[in-house]
Amino acid sequence: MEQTLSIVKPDAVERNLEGEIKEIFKNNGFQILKEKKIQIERSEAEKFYKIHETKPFYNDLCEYLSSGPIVVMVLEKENAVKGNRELMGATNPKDADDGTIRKKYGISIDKNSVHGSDSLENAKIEINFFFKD
Ligand code: IDP
Ligand code: MG
Repeated sequence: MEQTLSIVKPDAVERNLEGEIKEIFKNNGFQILKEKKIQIERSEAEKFYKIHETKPFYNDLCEYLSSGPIVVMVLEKENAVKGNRELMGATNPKDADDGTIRKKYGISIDKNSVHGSDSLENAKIEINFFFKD
């Protein structure tokens, strides 16, 4: 069993899509082991997205993730990291396949409704970031 971090981003929480998105995860065999609704500080968003520090969209991205409530979840399933990435769809909702969360709910490349860890190594780091036990 593998674990990955999922975030329902501010655009989706704002549209009350949290419940629907959680249902999609459950219907696709994911167990939600932990979850919490929080709003993070700009400085925490900067730490979380540090990997993108040099990108031109870094400032907007950090501003956005800290702009409103988010739901962070630990998802568990076999091959959870890859499975979640597939279920989320491409970063730009315009390029996302039918049936994916971003295709269904994403508004734009920045307001793309969900985050998912991109590797097992990053999943561990990201889970620890939000759920230090
Ligand atoms: P991912 O979320 O699919 O893993 P990343 O490349 O890790 O995509 O980028 C992190 C987040 O940064 C994306 O989900 C998206 O919200 C935002 N982002 C990525 N590329 C762009 C861009 O070209 N313009 C604006 N925002 C972007
Ligand atoms: Mg990423």
